[in-house]
Amino acid sequence: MRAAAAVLVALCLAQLLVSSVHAYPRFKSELPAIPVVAGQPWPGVGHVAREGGGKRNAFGKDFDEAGYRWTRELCRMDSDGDGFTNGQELGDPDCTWVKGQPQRTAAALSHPGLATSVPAAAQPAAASAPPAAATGNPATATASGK
Ligand SMILES: [Ca+2]
Repeated sequence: MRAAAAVLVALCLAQLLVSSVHAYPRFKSELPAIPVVAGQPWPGVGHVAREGGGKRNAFGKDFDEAGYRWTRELCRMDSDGDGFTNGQELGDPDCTWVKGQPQRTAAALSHPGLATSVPAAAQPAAASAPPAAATGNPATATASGK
């Protein structure tokens, strides 16, 4: 009886291990590309850790909300807030990639959940001029006819 329980526990642990190991490879096929950061692939796209597992990044949370699918909405989002859409970062700027098509391998790929990673071909517009601030002090002191 005790041996049967031990086998059952071992099987459950093995199943947990297998399911966690296979979690992200399944999701990889749902995305147009695997990002490259500092010249190395980042297979755990939705996670803070390069190899996946553990804490998720902003893209991982958005991917979750999209049902773990590459939707047009997810493609057009800028999950990490770096000024580039998730599609631009994963080589699908027009949001036309669908599951089953070959994954994009352009050198311009970057990480959609890491704001410090931007497409190499499109440097961030760091010098973008902020909108002209309204001073709120209109010098329109018109003489009121008194
Ligand atoms: Ca982005």
